[in-house]
Amino acid sequence: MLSILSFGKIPLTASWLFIFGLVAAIDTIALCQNCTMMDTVCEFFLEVDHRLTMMRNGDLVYPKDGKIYKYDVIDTSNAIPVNLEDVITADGWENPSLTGAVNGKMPGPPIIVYEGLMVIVHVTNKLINEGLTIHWHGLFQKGTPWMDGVPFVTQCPILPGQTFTYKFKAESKGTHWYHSHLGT
Ligand SMILES: [Cu+2]
Repeated sequence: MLSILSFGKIPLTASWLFIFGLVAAIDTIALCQNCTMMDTVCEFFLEVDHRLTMMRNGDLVYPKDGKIYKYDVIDTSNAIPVNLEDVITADGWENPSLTGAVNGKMPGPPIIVYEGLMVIVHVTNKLINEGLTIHWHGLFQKGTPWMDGVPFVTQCPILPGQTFTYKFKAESKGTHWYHSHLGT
């Protein structure tokens, strides 16, 4: 399952930034290009896979007093907490559960671009046995309805191992979110 997040608006002097919050979670993939107002195209790579919550590098972690500790830490008074960035905490429940992740994160990384820019997003499905699409919620998709991410309607699902490239114009301005429309 992919979950969803939205981000706040970011005003900019002459234009607006778009922010797409993503859903599910890899640290090895460069998420984004830092696009400027001079760019006409902005390209991103999203890799969707399954991750376990409350784990860090294969080790269990647990929450205590707003911090996260390795499973074998008994006395937290002098222990160094685990970096929160390294853990998908999800709802904070201690037992690990399987979640969809984008680039290793859940929620997935934000995509921030200028209004009117052409956005290219390469989505790779690394799930074991589920197809997926990504819907760019709130975007007009004028002239590109086939990029709307609706499985079986505007496109076939992206099967495990496949990469599909979305290409659409960033409009309208504001804050939007992206999420899967399959297996959710
Ligand atoms: Cu939607």
